[in-house]
Amino acid sequence: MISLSNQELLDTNITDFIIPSEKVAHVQVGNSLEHALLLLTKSGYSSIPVLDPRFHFQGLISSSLITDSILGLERFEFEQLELKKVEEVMTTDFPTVSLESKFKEAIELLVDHPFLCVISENGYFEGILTRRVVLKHFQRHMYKMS
Ligand code: 4BW
Ligand code: 4BW
Repeated sequence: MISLSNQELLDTNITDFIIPSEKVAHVQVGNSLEHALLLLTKSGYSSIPVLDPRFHFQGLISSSLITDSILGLERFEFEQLELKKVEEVMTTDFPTVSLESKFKEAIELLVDHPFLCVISENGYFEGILTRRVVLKHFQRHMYKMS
């Protein structure tokens, strides 16, 4: 059974837990795969958002999507890295949340996704909500309850 305080937690707005856009590593449409792979490697993140010049969310690009896209029959075709653009390879099959979303919705989505992109009403990229931040908040709540 869900206690009142757990229900409050589930009804909490996600806004205070968002990593803001200026702190999120990202690439822009038009960037080459080489640029994206460099950024992924240097940042250490396995997947990052793709934005347009007006900071609208377009999709996600990951190291594995990039290496898969340059895999030829017998070898990696590394020369493709500077020719292909991120928008040719990025995935758009990904749920997003809004500034009004609550923890309950976010937790359900974070079971299958390591992070969620937070998008405003006009499609502007606000930042991300990660599993780490949500789990840390749950951990704090658990200790308070015990
Ligand atoms: O550089 C890092 N710093 C810290 N503090 N933790 C890191 C770093 N890189 C990885 N981690 C840890 C985090 O716990 O490994 C987890 C998995 O990383 P990922 O997925 O596979 O690169 C991290 O878990 P998380 O903080 O819950 O983040 C989940 C996913 O969200 C990351 C990455 O794809 C994305 N992400 C997180 N912070 C980001 C970011 N993408 C771009 N910019 C950021 N600042
Ligand atoms: O093939 C996938 N299927 C599904 N359903 N989800 C996937 C798949 N690949 C990635 N994901 C999702 C999961 O949410 O991306 C997250 C990060 O994947 P990762 O790190 O960067 O490859 C996945 O998060 P997770 O399930 O909590 O797994 C965290 C990390 O644990 C993975 C990977 O390093 C390792 N891992 C998980 N299942 C594994 C595995 N390693 C080998 N074999 C497995 N079956």
